[in-house]
Amino acid sequence: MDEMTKKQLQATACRIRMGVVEGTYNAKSGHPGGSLSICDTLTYLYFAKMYVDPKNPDMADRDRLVLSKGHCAPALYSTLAERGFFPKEELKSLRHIGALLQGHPCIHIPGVDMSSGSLGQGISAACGMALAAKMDNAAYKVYTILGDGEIEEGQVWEAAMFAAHYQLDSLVAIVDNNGLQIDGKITDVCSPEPIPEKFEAFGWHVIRMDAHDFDSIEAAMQEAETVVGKPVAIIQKSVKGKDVSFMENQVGWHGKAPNQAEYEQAMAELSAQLKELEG
Ligand SMILES: Cc1ncc(C[n+]2csc(CCOP(=O)(O)OP(=O)(O)O)c2C)c(N)n1
Repeated sequence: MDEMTKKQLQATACRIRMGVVEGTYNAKSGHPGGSLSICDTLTYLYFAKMYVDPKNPDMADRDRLVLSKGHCAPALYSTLAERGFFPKEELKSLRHIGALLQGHPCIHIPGVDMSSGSLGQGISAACGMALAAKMDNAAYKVYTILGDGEIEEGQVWEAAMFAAHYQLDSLVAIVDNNGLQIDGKITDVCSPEPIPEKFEAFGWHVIRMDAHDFDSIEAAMQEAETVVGKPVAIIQKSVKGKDVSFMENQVGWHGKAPNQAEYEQAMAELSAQLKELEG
């Protein structure tokens, strides 16, 4: 990837992170940690990969994305707003009664392809979409993003078995391997390791990716395109709370909103990063 494109993507990801902080601060609740770990991946998908049209969010041949770890809705909403599906102003009323953007993704929101939030269910819905693509001989891809804590859910492995059985090669499941879940390290709570080997054993094509390096993201997404006859699992190594210094790798920031001082510090850090990228 050329340096200019990379800088543009980095700047976009930074703006999306600012939207995550803005949304959770104004909501006084929500999940900043796991949202911040997927911003680069969402940036690449929505700005460099997926075939979508903000003016026609329901077009039949669009690529789909199901945020299976639905609690990270602030990242998806911020990405969709940045991409033009709805005004950025909406982020400020995240989780407010009657507002467009509720705490977990809802299919009525422009650009959201599936409601989610009950962990384990999103990947199953994505399997259904990928099966439909196969039956219709349609060319669209179905991306789904799972948490590494989420894959402790049994339903994920039923879906994994199903996807391999039906050779759902339009399905790309991205596992956000930030190492933490709601109240501790995944390896302490109920270890799903070794994650790549488990997907391989279920018959998937497995790719490893650095979630914060756009060259690595591009290489992984390009490899995913070449796979025939198997679903693809991308295991992305990521940092929970990425790019907000006091949130990085801190389990306490799984489901907590920043207070005003924390909001100001987070925004100052991200603004400084953006200025450098745009300078
Ligand atoms: C079926 C179900 N059980 C429990 C929860 C509550 N919950 C929300 S987030 C979470 C932890 C998820 O951890 P992980 O998938 O690693 O998310 P990340 O660290 O990426 O935010 C839990 C248990 C839920 N949303 N759904």
